[in-house]
Amino acid sequence: MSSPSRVRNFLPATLSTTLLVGLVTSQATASAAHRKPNFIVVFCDNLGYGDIEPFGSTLHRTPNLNRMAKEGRKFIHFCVTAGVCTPSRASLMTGCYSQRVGMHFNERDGWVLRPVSRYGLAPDETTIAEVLKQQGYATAIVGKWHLGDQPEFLPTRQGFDWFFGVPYSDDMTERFWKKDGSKWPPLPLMENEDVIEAPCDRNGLTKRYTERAMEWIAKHKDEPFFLYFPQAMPGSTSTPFSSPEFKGKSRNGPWGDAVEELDWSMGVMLDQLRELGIAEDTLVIWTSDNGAPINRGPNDFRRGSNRPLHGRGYTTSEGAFRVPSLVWQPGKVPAGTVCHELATTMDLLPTFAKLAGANQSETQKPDGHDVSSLMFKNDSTKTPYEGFYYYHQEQLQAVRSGPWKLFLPVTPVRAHPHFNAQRKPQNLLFHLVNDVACANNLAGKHPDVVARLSKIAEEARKDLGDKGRRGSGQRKRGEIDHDPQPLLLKTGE
Ligand SMILES: [Ca+2]
Repeated sequence: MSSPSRVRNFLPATLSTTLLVGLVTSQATASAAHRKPNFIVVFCDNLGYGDIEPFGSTLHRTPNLNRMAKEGRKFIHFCVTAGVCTPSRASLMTGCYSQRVGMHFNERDGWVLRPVSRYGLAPDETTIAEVLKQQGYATAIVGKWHLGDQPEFLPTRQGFDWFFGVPYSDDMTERFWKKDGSKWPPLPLMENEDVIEAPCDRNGLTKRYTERAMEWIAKHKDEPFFLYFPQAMPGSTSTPFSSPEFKGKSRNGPWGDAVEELDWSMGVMLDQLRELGIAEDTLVIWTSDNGAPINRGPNDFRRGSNRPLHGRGYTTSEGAFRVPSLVWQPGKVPAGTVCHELATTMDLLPTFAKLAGANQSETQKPDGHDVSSLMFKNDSTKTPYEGFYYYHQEQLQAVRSGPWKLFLPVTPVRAHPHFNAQRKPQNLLFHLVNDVACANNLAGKHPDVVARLSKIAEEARKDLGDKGRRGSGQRKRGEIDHDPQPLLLKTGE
């Protein structure tokens, strides 16, 4: 390392010995100290478990994700906390179930926030961006927010230095909404708190997001940074968008085109991290906010695939909750490995907090756990979850513990992954490892497991509530005390 004699060669002879000693010491400290890792979370919208090659797709070509899997770790039991956008995103941001932070349901918007809503994530909830900001991180969100579209709820008020993206889903375009008579504005593309384009060109979103995200990374390469990158695609329309370079090129229509452009985007990012010399310092997570909506036909993949998992997005099925997840940091995450343990998006906040050196008491106690061992170690570390809950809005529908998932005998509020006219509500117990497709109900064979999981379900209800019952650990969602306004392009001047 730097010996005093080498350093002296570069110093003017007039420098005092004291200064020299000080300089050498600080250099030594700087090189010895580990720099805090950067964090990037790529959060696709409605991308299914079976939509990318590392998770078995033979339809979509995703060479960059293949490379990412080869260089990193695949998480095959990685879950979100809801089958739809808003509650799933609330969990990633806060490390908590959406029922705890009040983002699981409201009377006006239903399950996901709609434009011009008076509700949003409460400003006093601690977000992952705020935790990292306190640790000296530069923070940005490029992409879809969907945790409130009023100024009080925008990402710029929740710990992000910079926001470039759309405040809600790509299908929430200009219209008169019959339900409450509100008028939704043309889909706004925003920079910080200003609308910069409306309606925004959805075809160009993936490309534009990628370019802007890369510029931001390059600008912040010398300091620790957190980039939250919630991609718009494949998104909520039946015909996802892509740029001219990808349109019509895949073997699966607009859905495939969009997925292949997302793969391109990931490749650009990984290349750039290497070129900037910060790949080893950057933990990158690729995942999705919920499973694909999927079409009904067994071989119709025009709205994605959750294969080999059971069920569609927007439910409490495995296909809705388990998402294709990759973790990458060369030299830190063991290459070409697979994690079979349960981890969730709620774990990102406590894990990043720990890796950034944050004191856990600085954060509201999250429901997630530090899973850095599951990411970095080559050992038999087990999941920290004793129980994991599958809620549909206010209703607890299933719980998981170890390899077991128990569907509770409840009358569902809407479509249920297993209950219908033929199969009435009853205990359904599936072994998620031996029975990937959830086809064999083992409730009759394992009454002890049913009893144990039923007990876990009751703990969930007490804390986080259930249909018609409030939980003791539920906090209030954010709400403004004046009329919400549409996000409009400023004209004139
Ligand atoms: Ca979604």
